[in-house]
Order: sequence, then C-alpha cells, then structure tokens
Amino acid sequence: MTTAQTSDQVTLIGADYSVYSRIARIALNLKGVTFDFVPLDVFAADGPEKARLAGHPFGKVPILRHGKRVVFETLAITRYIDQAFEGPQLQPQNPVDRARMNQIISLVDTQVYPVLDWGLHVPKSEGRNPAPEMIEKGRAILTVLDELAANPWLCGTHPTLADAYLAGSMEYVLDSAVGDFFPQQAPRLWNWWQHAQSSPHLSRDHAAFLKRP
Ligand SMILES: N[C@@H](CCC(=O)N[C@@H](CS)C(=O)NCC(=O)O)C(=O)O
Repeated sequence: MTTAQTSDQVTLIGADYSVYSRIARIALNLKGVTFDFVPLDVFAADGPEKARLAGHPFGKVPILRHGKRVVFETLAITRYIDQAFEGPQLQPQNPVDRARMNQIISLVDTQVYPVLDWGLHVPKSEGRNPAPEMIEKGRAILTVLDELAANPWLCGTHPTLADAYLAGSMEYVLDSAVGDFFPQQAPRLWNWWQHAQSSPHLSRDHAAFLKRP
C-alpha cells in the first residue's frame, strides 16, 4: 500500500443491493467522510471480472479506494475508515463494549448474512419457500442479537461499526420469514432500528438502499 492523505479522494465501489457495500457506506457516513459511490453490479455476468479489475482479487464488492490506496474486505475497510479519517470514534475504547461490537459484527458475518439474508430473504424475493430449518435458525439468531443489543445504539450511547454491520441487513431481515419477530420478540433490536433510521447518517444511506440497480 502507498501512503494516502486524509484529503485524497475516497471512492467506494459496490452495489446498492449488496449488504457488505451498505455496511462500508454506512461506516463512511457515520464517520462523516465525503466519498463517491461507483456502482458495480457484481452479480452481472462480467461483475466479478470488473470487481477483480477494480481491486478485489476474488471479484467481490465492496472495494475502497483512498487516493492510490486500495482496500478490500469489509472488516479491513471499516476499520480503515475509522482509523484513517477524522470524525467520531466508531470502535468503543471500553473492552466490554468493544467485545459486544465484535460479537455483533462476527454474528453478522457468520449468521445474519448466510441465514437471514441468503437463507430467508433471497428465497422470499425469488418466490421460493426457505428451507424449514432456516426459520428456526433465523429466530435463534435474532434472539441472541436482541439480548446483545443496547439502546439507543447497539453498543450504547454512540454508533459503532456494529450498527453499520447490522443496519446493512435490516431491510432484508424485515422482508423475510422472520420479519414478524419484530417488534414483540426482538424489542431491543426493534427500538434500535427505529432510532437508527431516524439518524441522518443512516437515513441518508437507507434512501440509497431503496434505489435498486
Ligand atoms: N468477505 C467479503 C464478502 C463480500 C461479499 O460477499 N460481497 C458480495 C456482495 S454483498 C459479493 O461480492 N458477492 C459476489 C460473489 O460472491 O461472487 C467482505 O467482507 O467484503
């Protein structure tokens, strides 16, 4: 990597429908970074090749460009955003809250994305029934997340990368076979989502979500 200046141009390459692109975009908005968003439809026939050419060796999105620097993988992108730019801290200093943030992020990667997004939302959006075990798994994941969630933000009084990660999937979670879990069965998550959507950082991005390619 070459050295980049905070003032260098920031570009995020991704897709509006892509959960991980949303996460990176929300992190940029929470940090207050000015950036350009360049759409790349990674599920088009030539999408993976374009993503490889744009800097992701495995042909995925998102990809962050900062000056001449290229960062891929959302874990690295979001931490880079928090550390390379001026703005509010997106990772708690307190070890208990930092652990909670990392637990939520890890659950999004290992549970929410495969089960709630791909196992439940995608079949619904394609008019198919999900595998029956996915509904049970999805409910169990929401129960755990609800127990972990603080209010008004997931780790307490300020937004963190955990909020960016979970917010990236919420539209899909609500539009899935476990959408009816809210608000009664997951009240803390529900309160968090109501609060998060009213934040200018997230609502700006949420408006962009609704613009389908
Ligand atoms: N581990 C990657 C995952 C990124 C990812 O799976 N992106 C999806 C869109 S949300 C993608 O590019 N899928 C295309 C593919 O897997 O071919 C990250 O954290 O950035």
